[in-house]
Amino acid sequence: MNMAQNIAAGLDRILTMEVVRVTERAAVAAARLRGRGDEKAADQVAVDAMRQELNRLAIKGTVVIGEGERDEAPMLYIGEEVGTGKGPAVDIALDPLEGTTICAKNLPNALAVIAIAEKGSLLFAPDVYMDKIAIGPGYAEGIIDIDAPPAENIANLAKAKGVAVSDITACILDRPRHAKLIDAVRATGAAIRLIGDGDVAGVIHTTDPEETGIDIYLGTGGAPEGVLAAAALRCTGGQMQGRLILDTQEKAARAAKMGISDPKRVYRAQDMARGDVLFAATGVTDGNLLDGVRFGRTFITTHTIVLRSSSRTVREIKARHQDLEKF
Ligand code: VTB
Repeated sequence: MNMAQNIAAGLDRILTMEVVRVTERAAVAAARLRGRGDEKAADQVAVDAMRQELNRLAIKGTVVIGEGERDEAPMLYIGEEVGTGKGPAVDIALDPLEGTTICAKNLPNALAVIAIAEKGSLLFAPDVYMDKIAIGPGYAEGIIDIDAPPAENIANLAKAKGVAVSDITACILDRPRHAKLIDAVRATGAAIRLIGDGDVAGVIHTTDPEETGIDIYLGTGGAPEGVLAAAALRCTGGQMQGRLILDTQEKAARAAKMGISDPKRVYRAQDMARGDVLFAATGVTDGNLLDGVRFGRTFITTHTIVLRSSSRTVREIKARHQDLEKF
């Protein structure tokens, strides 16, 4: 591919810069409500802010992963059309505040997150649980397998990394449903970072173990969060597998309605987010990869990563917002 073709391929490059404002704005709004114990309020202001900024983007966007079904979410619901309408047709997965509880408690790793992909290339995931496993880039395809016991995955990863199993750290959501998984991982001698919420960040953290201390993500979390994490991994490299947990007829029917014909299918990152994908996340609270929003006397600072799959560029944007009126 020559340079001209490369530039023409996929999503408009300008979007990579434009999208930053969307997560920045949501993050600033949510950050004002950090540590107030009010999850709903923090989420609401983030949703409002993200929608407002999203509607200024020159895209013909459709929300495919959003705040919920149309009847339960007044804004950024699945199927909502966003953007100016003048621009490329794209699908959008978003979470204006990933980790509402984290934000309400002012704990690490709350994010404002968005992924934008070419029309038709994101998995329409119902709001059910997804079993997930993820590791960062630089490993041979297939060294992890969602159906293998945790001990096997961890041993394979340690071998490939050239370290002892005891040098591996797994990230797992701290939930009673993970008791067996936690026991199985601890039995290997590996360490676990238990997180209260925020598995989008948990998966992304596997992509930079030197910085985050996390080598592998394991366990079940939200399926929409799975698609967002997959979009990020498509850009950074790394491997992820996910399987929807459709353990009731109602969930299976909901998934079928969204076009999922094989309820047992294992989705890799590239199955959940295909084609050219942009991903942006701004820190709301301080985290392992991103700083949270800082409110200074005369300016506000934000820290964002913006990723693009076709170029695999990882940009970090630290912004100093001096026009405080705009928020
Ligand atoms: C995770 C986590 C989210 O939901 O996906 C989790 O990343 C899964 O649901 O931040 P449970 O809380 O029921 O375990 C969140 O905690 C909230 O969306």
